[in-house]
Amino acid sequence: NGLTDLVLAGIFPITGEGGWAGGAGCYPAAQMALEHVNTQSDLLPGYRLDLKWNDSECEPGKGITILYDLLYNPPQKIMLLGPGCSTVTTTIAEAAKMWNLIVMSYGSSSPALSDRKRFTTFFRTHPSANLNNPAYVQLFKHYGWKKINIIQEAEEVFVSSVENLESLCKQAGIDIVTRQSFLKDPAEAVRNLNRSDARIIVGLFYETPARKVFCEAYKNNLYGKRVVWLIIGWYADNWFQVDDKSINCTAEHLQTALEGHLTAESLIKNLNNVTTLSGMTTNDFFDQLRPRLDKSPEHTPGYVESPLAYDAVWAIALAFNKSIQELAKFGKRLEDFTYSDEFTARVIYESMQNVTFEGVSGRVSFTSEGDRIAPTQLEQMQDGIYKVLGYYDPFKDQIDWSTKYRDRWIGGKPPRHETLIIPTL
Ligand code: ABU
Repeated sequence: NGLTDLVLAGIFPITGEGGWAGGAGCYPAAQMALEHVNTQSDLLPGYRLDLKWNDSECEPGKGITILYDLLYNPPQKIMLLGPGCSTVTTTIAEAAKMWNLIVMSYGSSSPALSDRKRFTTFFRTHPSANLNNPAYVQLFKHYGWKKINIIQEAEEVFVSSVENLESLCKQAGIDIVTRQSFLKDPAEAVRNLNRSDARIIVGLFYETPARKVFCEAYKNNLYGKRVVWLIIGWYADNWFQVDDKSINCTAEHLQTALEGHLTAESLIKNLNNVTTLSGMTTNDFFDQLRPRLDKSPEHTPGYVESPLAYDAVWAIALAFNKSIQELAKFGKRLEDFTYSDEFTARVIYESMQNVTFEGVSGRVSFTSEGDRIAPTQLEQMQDGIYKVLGYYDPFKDQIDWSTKYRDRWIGGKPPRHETLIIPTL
């Protein structure tokens, strides 16, 4: 076809036991973006954007192995698309500078990744989890919750987020009463929360551990009218109905324990339904993506994040477009990049830093740390269905409450934080 291939190395978590298997939604979106980018005759004229990829299984060790395979087997890769899981990304993005490789992740939420000294060539379309913390604090203030308890999986992605939440709580005069963490089995951590009579509980963990946590919450009776859980909102909508042999609770048990819980996640779709750079609205995007999925959206991890994968490919195409022009000024060509070519890597980096466009995930542009800014969506589970209660606006530092759905509580009113019992004399 006379076109020169610009090949990306791709890492997607397709399986991901214990982590996030978001490649199920994100890979088809990235593939669709490649097709769309390649039909734009004026974006990369004379070139074709291509992707060679593999499954990281959301495991750092597996991630490094497939990265080596991708990098050391021809064709030459120009940039890395992914990884999706923060646990894999922290390992790979730290090493990427050794190959002068610019990294664009569509699925990593870890606040630790905002460290430019450690992750020198890293960009992401996925907002940092720290963006959700001011939203949590506004929720605490709204409900008058001044004593908070935390349970977290012992992974840097969650630990770094909790550190930021703690400091925001301190500034707001909110006490963190208990902080429990677990590696694989949350049973003891949940029992400890129960012993401390925890009422307002923030939970940070991946989806599989989440089923374990709520199975334990069910068994320990740590739910109902006196308890509220606040957890991550980016799991697939039916995550608690997955047939999970690692727990001895039914989906009904989990749903019982989950009734009324709140979730927070960055808003990663263009709400205004504007026509984006691709010519599609966000609704058009989802309409085109759905037939490409193996399962229904509710059962597809990464469906929520799929606009981020789609926009990540467009961001790369725009950065390449700019890089080709810049390199031409020095008599260089993008397709001649090798892993020892610091100059071309710097040109791609600068081009990416300046990328800005209207994407299906919202306005795409990157801070000097390679991050995005996005509002936070707040939802509540009501009868097993997530209802959007409102959006936290980071610029106004306030929650814009929905007029469609209202919060609903088992006892008719929100739980209270634990009260200090003064013994009678
Ligand atoms: N929204 C998916 C985030 C996954 C991760 O940070 O590992």
